[in-house]
Amino acid sequence: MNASLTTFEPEESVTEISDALKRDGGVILEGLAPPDLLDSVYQEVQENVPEAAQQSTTHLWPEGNRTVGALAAASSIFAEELLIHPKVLEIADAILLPKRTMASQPVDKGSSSATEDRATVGDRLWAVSENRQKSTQVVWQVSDPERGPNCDHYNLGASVMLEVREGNENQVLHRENGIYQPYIGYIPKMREFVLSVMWAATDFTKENGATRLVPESHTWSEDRIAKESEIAQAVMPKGSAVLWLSRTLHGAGKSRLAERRTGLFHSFIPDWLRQEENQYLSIPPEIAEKLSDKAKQVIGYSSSNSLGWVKGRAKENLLVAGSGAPI
Ligand SMILES: O=C(O)CCC(=O)C(=O)O
Ligand SMILES: [Fe+2]
Repeated sequence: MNASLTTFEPEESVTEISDALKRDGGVILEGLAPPDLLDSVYQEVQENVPEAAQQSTTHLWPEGNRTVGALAAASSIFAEELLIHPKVLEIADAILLPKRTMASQPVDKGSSSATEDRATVGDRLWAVSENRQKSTQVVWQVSDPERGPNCDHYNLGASVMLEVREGNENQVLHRENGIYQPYIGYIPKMREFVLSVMWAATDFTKENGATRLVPESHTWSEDRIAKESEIAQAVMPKGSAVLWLSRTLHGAGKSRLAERRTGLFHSFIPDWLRQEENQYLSIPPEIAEKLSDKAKQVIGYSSSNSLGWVKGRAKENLLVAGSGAPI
């Protein structure tokens, strides 16, 4: 029998879902958004992105398929309803363990005073030590990887429409950590640093190229090759989402059908990691300023005390003036 992933109702508790995600490396959330919302996003993308710009000729997405990047610029409905979907943010909070949780916390507009913008010495991560000669030095303290914080906040890594068309072959199985890990190497008890989300903008079926994922492969050694029987497929109706971890083997499926399989992909990464897709060029300020504060924050228009700040800008919303001057 082929492997399978656990499918949850959206009402299921975040603890149950995130525990399964950590255990299996992937989960399906069935019917997380209304199917017609997905149609509206697709329509917006089609209206805003010329067909020629949707063509793809890359190794992972060969000719015939379609890809569109910068989804939050191509569709404001995507940015407001899917990218910052409260349930997805709650799960991302549980997996990426930010200091500032993103799901519950409203974007804080009140933290733009000069003192608040300065890194707070003495919080859980930094302390000032003094020697006998009264020399002082900042010393960092490692946080607990299981409990965090593992980042200040998290951001969008990339947002892409991934459309399988007739003739697509099984995409090579890969891990999303591959763009970072070769430069880091393996660290025991490494903290999770990429959470991927794929929204089904059409039904995902075995025949039309539903994402293939290998349960538990996030615990495997790098060189173990998955057998066919170990591969599950994210079969799910339009409006569902499949989530997976940075070390979970996965790839788009093959299709011999004339119908399209449209997925809307986005990833979340800690604020201390370079975003895969350059969000400041993909979703420039003139587009971002029309979005909600939460969407702006996730896209990257906010900073922590130490990373991403711009002098004279409010760190919670870098598009407005403030007194942000951490240094
Ligand atoms: O489209 C899919 O089902 C997965 C695509 C994917 O993993 C990728 O392009 O990196
Ligand atoms: Fe991938």
